[in-house]
Amino acid sequence: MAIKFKGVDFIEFDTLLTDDERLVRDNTRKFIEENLIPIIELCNREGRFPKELIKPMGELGFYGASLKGYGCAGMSAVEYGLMTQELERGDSGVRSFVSVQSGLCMYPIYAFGSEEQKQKYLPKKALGEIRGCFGLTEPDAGSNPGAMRTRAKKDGNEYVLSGEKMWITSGSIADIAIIWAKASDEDDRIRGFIVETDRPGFKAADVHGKWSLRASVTSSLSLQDVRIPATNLLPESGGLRSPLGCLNQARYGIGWGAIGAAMACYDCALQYAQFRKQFHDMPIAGHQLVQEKLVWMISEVTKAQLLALQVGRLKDQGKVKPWHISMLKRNNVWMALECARMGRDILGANGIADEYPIFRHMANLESVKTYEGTHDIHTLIIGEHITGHAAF
Ligand code: TGC
Ligand code: FAD
Repeated sequence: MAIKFKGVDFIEFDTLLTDDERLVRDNTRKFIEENLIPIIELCNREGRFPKELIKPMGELGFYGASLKGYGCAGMSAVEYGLMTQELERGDSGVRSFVSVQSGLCMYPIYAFGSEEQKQKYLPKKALGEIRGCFGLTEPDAGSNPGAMRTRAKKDGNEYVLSGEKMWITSGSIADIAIIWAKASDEDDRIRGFIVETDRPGFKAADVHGKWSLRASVTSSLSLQDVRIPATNLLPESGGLRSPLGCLNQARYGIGWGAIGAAMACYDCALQYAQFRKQFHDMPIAGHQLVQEKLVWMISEVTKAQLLALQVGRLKDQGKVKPWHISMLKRNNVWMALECARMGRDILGANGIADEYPIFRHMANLESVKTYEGTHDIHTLIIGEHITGHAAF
């Protein structure tokens, strides 16, 4: 099957990429065109995550793609970003699944785990044979995760975990959960734990009635005196900086992913405007106000590509800082949401129908704007860096 989508490239952005980077992007694009685009609208309508893609995505090396060894693909940061861009052109929910499996479940094991934990989990997670989730947010601790109440009590060779986690992507389909909890025996220092989800006392319940990320599983987790071996502690984790370090990985992927969603909306709106005729038997693309919207969209997509590429190059050079990633996530998700809103407007009444992908992307992006640090929290992270004043 020929790839239908040709990308959005106004200023020869492709010439800034290596052959390997273009190859990763094009292979991911082909997979999404062939396997996700044909089913996504129905999945979204039914509120179903396409589980049938979990294994094929593992075989293609999408999970933990930027990690080295342990069966992972060892991609560069830019390659990884281009992959998430293409995933999210399909759907933010599928990109979410990959982000969580990779940046929020494999990465903490890779960065803070023992060698035994890495050997046990990473190769199977890379193949999608073991699925994971990341439990940081709680009902009363969202933007301020330091206020978490989940506790881990040491009891001989075990830890006993109790608490509630909320809004957890892939919660009820995960085999293991990375749970962040305050360790009672360490003066409430935050530590990370690997919790097998079939342990007694662990329950996951799905959130229903979502208008956004309908093709993604979102759950609450309840831990009531869940006993795990002490060896399930991630030994190198310690303090809020550990989960925040994982978020750097996932926020980076979102910064690129949002470009994919914006490209899908721009492409759809441009095509629609060329054939939809109103007044003087003329395509609406010939009206100045419609052109203004399309020009805004392609300009912002182009600027977002350059921002993502530079942050990716810094990441590959080991020079990236959290506030660079905050600017990437904040700007590109905002840009994508505005593109989706403008695209929806260009389609008129058709913009609200799921025959077209725009409304789905728009609804998804409302969640993307909130999770992994809200737009405003990223404003404050950048604000603190440039002024020296924390305004949280
Ligand atoms: P603060 O005192 O600023 O920092 C505590 C410690 O952490 C260090 N730190 C970082 N380390 C690594 N990476 C970062 N990005 C870091 N940011 C801060 C910091 O240096 C400090 O270290 P130390 O050694 O001195 O203790 O912490 P704070 O309590 O004031 O909070 C700061 C704030 C508000 C920025 C932070 O809490 C925050 O980012 N809040 C947003 C919460 C969030 O993003 N939650 C996401 C949950 S996961 C999710 O949404 C998954 S969606 C997945 C999907 O479906 O794709
Ligand atoms: P709140 O923190 O209550 O914020 C509400 C509003 O107040 C926001 O506009 C915020 O910007 C603003 N606000 C808060 N504090 C300040 C301040 N100091 N100054 C100015 N404004 C402020 N979490 C996980 O741990 N794992 C997951 O897998 C996960 N997946 C998710 C999937 C979905 C679909 C969604 C929607 C969320 C997910 N989350 C997950 C949770 C997500 O990270 C939180 O929703 C997010 O961090 C915001 O927390 P909150 O919803 O409690 O909002």
